[in-house]
Amino acid sequence: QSELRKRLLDAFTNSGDDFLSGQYLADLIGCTRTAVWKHIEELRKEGFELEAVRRKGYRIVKVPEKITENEVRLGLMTKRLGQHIHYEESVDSTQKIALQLSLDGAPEGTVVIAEEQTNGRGRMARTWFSPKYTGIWMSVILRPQLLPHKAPQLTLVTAVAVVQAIEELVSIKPQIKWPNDILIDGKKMTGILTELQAESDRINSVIIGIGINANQELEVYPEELQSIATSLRIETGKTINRAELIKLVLAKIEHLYDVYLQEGFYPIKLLWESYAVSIGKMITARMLQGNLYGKALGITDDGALMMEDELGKVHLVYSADIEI
Ligand code: BT5
Repeated sequence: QSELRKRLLDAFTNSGDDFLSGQYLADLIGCTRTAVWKHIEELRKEGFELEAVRRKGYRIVKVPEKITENEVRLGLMTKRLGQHIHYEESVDSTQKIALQLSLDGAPEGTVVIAEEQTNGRGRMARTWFSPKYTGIWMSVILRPQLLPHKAPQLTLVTAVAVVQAIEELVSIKPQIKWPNDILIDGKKMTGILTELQAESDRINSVIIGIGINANQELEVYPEELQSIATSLRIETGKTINRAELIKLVLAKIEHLYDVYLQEGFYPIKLLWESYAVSIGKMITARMLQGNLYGKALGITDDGALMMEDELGKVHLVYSADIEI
């Protein structure tokens, strides 16, 4: 599949501004014209703009914008985060690459960015849909001197940072759904995955995976995601400069991470609660042990979700999926 796509792109590269007919392309890559048309549609989903003219064929008028390392470096306002960037065109998961780098001793702040993930991961072995050239799929290696049980707080630090970056870039105010979803109008725009390498009393590294739907159109999502997912482009009607957003996110994470290391979780908790969607609402927490229905009261100083059940008993939730 990708081999055919490559040959198709090579043909367009060589033809410059000239049109290539469907039949020519079909002969070239050895498939039917319908198959060519399907490949062209796939290219469009990846952000290529193709002009199609009857009797002439196709030509590429605009190629998708790629994130380049230099673009991210230029104007980067951080001291540690993003000082080392591993840029990849296609990976199975940036988390996996970051884990290997961290085991090899990569310094704190090392970032892995990919244009596409073929096996992007969510929590609990779920998958994260990560199509090419349109999203921000990145993992950040942190090495905080903290006790391992504090690591989940970094998910909340990151969520606040991403919300602030988006607010600043596109002037919309996303909301956070505990613990790791960032929503716009109830639809998921960003997911965060925090993975920990630790010994019993010290953290070796925390790998924070961030997936931001930036420039996807609704049609590219698989059907099961179309009603629950959204992107910044869908919400704002504008194409997002992904390199700019990456820089802003890294700057916000670095700032809040420093606040967190110096002052503890409390200032983060206040910010987090100001963006939270569920506080004060009746929610269902789906957990391995079963479901809990109750009112979301807020989060504890540890970052756990406090819920009051119908009998007035308060429960602390450390790991769950929330339905509002
Ligand atoms: C998450 O998991 O939300 C964490 C996602 C983290 C993704 C980043 S991308 C960079 C790094 N490398 C990785 O491999 N992962 C991280 P969870 O809360 O389990 O949500 C997963 C669920 O979200 C799926 O089961 C789908 O229902 C939904 N989903 C999948 N892809 C989506 C997308 N692109 N946009 C919105 N929702 C999506």
